[in-house]
Amino acid sequence: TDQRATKHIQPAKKQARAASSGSSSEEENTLDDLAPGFDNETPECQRSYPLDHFNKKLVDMLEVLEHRRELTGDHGNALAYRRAMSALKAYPRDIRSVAEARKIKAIGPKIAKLEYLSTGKIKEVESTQTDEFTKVMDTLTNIYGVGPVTATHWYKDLGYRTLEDVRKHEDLTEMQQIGLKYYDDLRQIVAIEEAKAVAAVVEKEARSIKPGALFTLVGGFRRGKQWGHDVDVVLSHEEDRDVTGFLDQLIHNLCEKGDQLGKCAYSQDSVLTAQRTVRSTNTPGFIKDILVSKTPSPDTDDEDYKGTQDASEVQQCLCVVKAPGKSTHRRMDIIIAPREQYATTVLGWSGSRQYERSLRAYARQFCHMKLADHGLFHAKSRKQVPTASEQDVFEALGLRYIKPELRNM
Ligand code: DCT
Ligand code: MG
Repeated sequence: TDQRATKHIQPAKKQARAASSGSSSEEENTLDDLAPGFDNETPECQRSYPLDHFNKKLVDMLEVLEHRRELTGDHGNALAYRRAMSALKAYPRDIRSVAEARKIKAIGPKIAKLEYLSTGKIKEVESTQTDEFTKVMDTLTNIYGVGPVTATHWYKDLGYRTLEDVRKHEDLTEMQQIGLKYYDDLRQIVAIEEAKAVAAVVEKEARSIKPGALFTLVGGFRRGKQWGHDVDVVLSHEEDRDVTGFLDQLIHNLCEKGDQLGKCAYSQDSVLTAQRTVRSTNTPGFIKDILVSKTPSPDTDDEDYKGTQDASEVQQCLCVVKAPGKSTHRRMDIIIAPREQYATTVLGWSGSRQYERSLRAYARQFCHMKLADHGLFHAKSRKQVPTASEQDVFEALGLRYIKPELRNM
């Protein structure tokens, strides 16, 4: 049973009132009566988003619609759905009527009027799930390195429908080629136990290079998810600001070491010195393939800061690995940051994506600050606010700390 449910239970009187008067109670009652503690004016990034919430079925359906709007390029409506889903994830009880839904600011009239609240279903969701375009787009965007834009072009202009069509495509990027090579494996979800085993290999290797290395398993697993699509880890150490040497060494070692020990099949030069390139290496070690050998973290690759001393030093390596004793290939993102950029990098890679957006938007709009993976800055002066921990970041923004388990927005 959902333990949280008991925490948010309404005072007995109010509950009795709600039950006895049926749906009209949602009409008569204020939001505070219905959902004590839920305030429309609370900034999105100050709400709690536990993994288990009260409106899962509805949120799952809205997610289908949101995804569909993104695929068809209807970004405005996609955003409206995301806003509504965020509010629903934080809402402390299940929504029971259109009247109740309308009291929530983030839920517009169109969404509130969806037939779900009377029938428990949404017709468009059902038709979308069997729709050819959606199915093909899912197949195509499941290839690592293929986003909605490429997939739409392939579908509409080139008429691609299957993976076989894609395999014949002449200009596949190296990333897409690796995506195809491991297609079946990379679609399979990763259990937290395996993610931890994968992370442990990297942590151990990192500590053998830099004994004081800092290490955090980030992404969904840090938010308490038991399953994920990849393994994301962030590393740091106290010594140099330039972390590329550490990353080079780490990648090199991980390409060589694994459960099938053998000679390293790649030339160190080609993999490690090339910036922003994708290389397929087929190494015998723990890392099987490298998608991106070494590149600035995309989110921090910010024009505003290029060439300044506040530029991002965060580097990432995207690779395909195999956990010790396992047969399925997994995607792993190894992110490495200098110590003074570590807290914001951990925060930025802990997600959820939507939570990160809300935090960054808050910093921009209400604090005139810029929050990026590589640090928190005053927007005008670009002066960096020192942050040694995630708590420091929230504090500098004047916010209540939200722990990772409550960032499942
Ligand atoms: N992230 C980001 N910007 C990027 C890449 C990642 O803000 N360009 C953040 C958001 C979540 C986190 O890093 C990890 O990314 P994912 O692995 O895609 O998300 P996840 O929450 O770990 O989801 P999953 O469980 O599917 O791996
Ligand atoms: Mg992840």
